[in-house]
Amino acid sequence: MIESFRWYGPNDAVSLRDIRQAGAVNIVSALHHVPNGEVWEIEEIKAHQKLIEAAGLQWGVVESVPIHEDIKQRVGNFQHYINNYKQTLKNLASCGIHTVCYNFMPVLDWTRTHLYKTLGDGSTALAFQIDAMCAFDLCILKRAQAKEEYTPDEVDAAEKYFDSLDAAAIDELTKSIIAGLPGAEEGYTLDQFNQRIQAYKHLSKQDLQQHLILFLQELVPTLEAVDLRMCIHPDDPPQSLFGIPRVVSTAEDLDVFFSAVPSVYNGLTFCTGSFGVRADNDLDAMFSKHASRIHFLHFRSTQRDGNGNFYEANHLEGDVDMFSMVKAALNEEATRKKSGRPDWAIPMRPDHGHQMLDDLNKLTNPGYSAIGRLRGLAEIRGLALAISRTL
Ligand code: DNO
Repeated sequence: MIESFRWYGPNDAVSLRDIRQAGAVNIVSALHHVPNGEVWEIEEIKAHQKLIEAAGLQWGVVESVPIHEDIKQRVGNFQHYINNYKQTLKNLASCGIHTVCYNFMPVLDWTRTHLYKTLGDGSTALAFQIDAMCAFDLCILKRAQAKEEYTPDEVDAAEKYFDSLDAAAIDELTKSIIAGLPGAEEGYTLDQFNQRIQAYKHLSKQDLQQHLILFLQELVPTLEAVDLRMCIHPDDPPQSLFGIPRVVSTAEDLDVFFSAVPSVYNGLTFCTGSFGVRADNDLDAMFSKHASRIHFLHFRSTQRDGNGNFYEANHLEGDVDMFSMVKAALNEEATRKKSGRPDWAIPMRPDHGHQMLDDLNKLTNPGYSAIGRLRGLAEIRGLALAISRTL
């Protein structure tokens, strides 16, 4: 596995030097300043790349080139945005970057209700609490159809939860959900958010699935021509939110998507933390079924409570069997190596991390402080070394 670390660019509180000291060799990054839908120009890509290379690192993976909402809904200027997307991919490949992670989650990228849940050891973790999510939807956003979509018990629990919040807590919950987590590229006011959601009212899950398939079908000739691997990130959390469909949450979703667009360039970011939130996702089976198209690994673990809530656990704890995931990744690499695949080594980054030690006193991107991720990387590195000796 190619040990990788995400870097949000020159304004990231975690520097490239920090990342190098964590032992990572590969940078996962994006041009966050380019507005969603515009072409990433070669000069801009090269300028970013130069910063990374000057620190003795490589920019191996883009996470993400975001997908414009018009493409997801196939409305308005979607064809123009698809053309721009292709041009961005060509530009990236011409600069030597051949792996691009993206997602197809409508309106929101990844979502949490709590960004600083205090754990027993005093570190903090990202968390998702279903009552808080429903309370936001019903009592803060006041989405028109929300009441009919929840059970009476859920409405009751959400209202109780809402009553327990003071103004500051309401504000914090709102910001956590709609202000845009790092990398999400877009944040909203309540009104904008409501409008964006309403735009999906007439789209079914099958529609969204079809839009994703049509988008990838159109990209594949470009991907094959410039040897660039796309790898879709699963929905996080892997379930519908705000009554809008999501199409990359389950084993069945993957089967539908990959059988419609079988090119190996249509790949997957295997995010153990996202898939692992659902008890009905068999991670081993999903990994082995789609192993040859896994172009990027996000390793982290979550802890479910059986009632729809979860928090992010230490990398080797929680519900994800990290031993099994690392072993599967190393086995896949060996298979590829044997068959002569030049892309046999798979970039892997420790995803998220607890805020801990010195980082508790710093302002960092939620989930992306240095020390928690360094701990995750070190643990996974050790696990990988031990497993590789037995293969
Ligand atoms: C969160 C990330 C996601 C991911 C995008 C990929 O920590 O894993 O924001 O980058 O969904 O497009």
